[in-house]
Amino acid sequence: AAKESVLNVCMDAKHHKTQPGPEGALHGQCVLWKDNACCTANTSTGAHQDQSYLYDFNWNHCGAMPEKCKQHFIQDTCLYECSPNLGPWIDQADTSWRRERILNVPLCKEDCELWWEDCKDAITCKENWHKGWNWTSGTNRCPRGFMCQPFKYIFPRPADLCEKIWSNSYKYTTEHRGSGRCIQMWFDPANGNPNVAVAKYYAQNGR
Ligand code: FOL
Repeated sequence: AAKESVLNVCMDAKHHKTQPGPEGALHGQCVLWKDNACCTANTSTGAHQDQSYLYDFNWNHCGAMPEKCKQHFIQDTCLYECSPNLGPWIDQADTSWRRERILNVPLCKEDCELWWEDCKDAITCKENWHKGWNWTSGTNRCPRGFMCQPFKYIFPRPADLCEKIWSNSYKYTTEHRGSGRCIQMWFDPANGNPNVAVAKYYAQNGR
């Protein structure tokens, strides 16, 4: 039972609670985490909004993002804001908007590949969505010289999308959902949260 300190914790970031706990009314796709969450109900609502107060971030910076693609970005936001099982991958960030971040979370192959498949024809102008936007209008716009192009040109392979978009928050893996060796963005809460066991495994065996 080594490194129990990284189990059931919230990162010290912009909207996270200090401790995980039950939340009665998480919104929409974030409901999977209601038994134990690092997000509040308000944050879970923000996760579903096109340009929410969370980061003032606009998913539609190159035109409307298709719904089937947006679902994955909502799910990514829910996992990022709500999961209490990312402790083994918490790292210092020390930027203006968060003290801690996640680094190299092993994402299940299916979660990454379905995200890429549903977004390959969506349009963006940047590979790293954390940095380098033009914020003069109050929301992120494409900086000068960055052309709007389909995801499949900016991110040729699924791993490029999952790893690069949020500065290596995720690591692409060939591990499958249900293996206990990778983190799932999507799961059926009827069977409990599969990421609990994954965090436990990596806390003991190293990331
Ligand atoms: N999802 C995952 N999986 N990992 C994350 O780290 C993550 N982060 C966000 C949303 N979902 C995530 C937060 N997104 C800026 C841009 C995006 C953002 C938060 C903040 C932003 O203000 N960028 C500025 C630089 C700010 C700075 O680094 O000081 C910019 O230059 O565009």
